[in-house]
Amino acid sequence: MNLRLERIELREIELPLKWPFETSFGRTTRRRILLVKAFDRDGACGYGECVAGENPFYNHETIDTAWLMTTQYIAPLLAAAGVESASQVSRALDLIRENRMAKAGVEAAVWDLEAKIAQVPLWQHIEGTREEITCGVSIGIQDSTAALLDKVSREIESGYRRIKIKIKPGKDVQLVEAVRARFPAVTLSVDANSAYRIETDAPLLKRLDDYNLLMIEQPLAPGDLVDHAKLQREMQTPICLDESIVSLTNARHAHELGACQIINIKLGRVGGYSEARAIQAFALAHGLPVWCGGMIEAGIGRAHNIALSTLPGFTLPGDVSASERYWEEDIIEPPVTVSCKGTIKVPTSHGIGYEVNEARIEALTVRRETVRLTSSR
Ligand code: OSB
Ligand code: MG
Repeated sequence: MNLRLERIELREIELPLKWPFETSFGRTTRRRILLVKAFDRDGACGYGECVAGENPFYNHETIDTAWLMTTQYIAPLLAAAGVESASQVSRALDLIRENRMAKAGVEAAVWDLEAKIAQVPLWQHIEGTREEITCGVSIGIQDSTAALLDKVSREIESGYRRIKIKIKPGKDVQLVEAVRARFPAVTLSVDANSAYRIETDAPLLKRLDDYNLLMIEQPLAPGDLVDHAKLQREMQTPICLDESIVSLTNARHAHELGACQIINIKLGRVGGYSEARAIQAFALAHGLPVWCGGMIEAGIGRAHNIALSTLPGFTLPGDVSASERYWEEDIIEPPVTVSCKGTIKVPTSHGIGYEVNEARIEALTVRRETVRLTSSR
């Protein structure tokens, strides 16, 4: 593939959530989303969505740091490297430490562009093997147990294959107990988003072993692989790592230490498709199931998550759910829909496989910037 990148266009859109989404680190009511559009010299284009949040609470990045990184460092490095294929983007950006969500947003746009030029669906272009993916939902912290039970009940009725509930200190074992009592057979997991500390919370976390959970996701701090390993030795429930896994190297470290039995892969968190594919290949070779996490994406990010979920190691239902769970109206057409069996049919048209609603994006845009990628060569 001989790509000739010409420019990238950045836009910030503001999209109100239908309902607030609350995790252990805070409550979101509207998303500020950075969209990236990559153009080649013939005018073809591809789309990416940067998943950095409004605040540096999930990780260190925010939409504002990602914007700055993209315009000041990522675009100039891409231009200087004279990148000729999507698979070269990640290495071209190696000089920039961290800032993986910013890199992934741009890399995703280049992958979509490349698939569109090659006239193949993106999921085939990345060597995905699945025509349908299985879906779970992530349910935020609710104001009451009754409200939580109500949400869980509706998601099960919709057909979702796995329910994950967010927990935090003071809102954990009793919630799990209530959900399990009402839905004894549901495939259930919990996500703590790093809210616990092994020194004080190990006894409480071990009580979760009584509820037949599929996994506990990221109980401890992102850097605490050693403590996760210690906790895993004391718990039956498989630990799944999210925040902790930002590269193939620390996926390997986590596995060697016994810090997790499952990995949640997010394109943004690991810096894009190249690293995500390397992690899924490693996990597959070492018997670790993986699944695709979500970051409350709008349609472009959701479409990329669907493509990623078609790779071989993605054997557990992911957090890739219908557009209508979060948005009154998505920015793609058709919106992402989930069948009554809790599956998404992978789209068959070229690139991400969904039409992007440019008019809606224009109406939602609060900031824009174009960076040329040709000047320095
Ligand atoms: O930990 O998976 C997480 C949302 C924002 C930040 C972190 C997480 C989440 C979710 C949402 O759980 C999953 C989704 O997009 O549906
Ligand atoms: Mg998580």
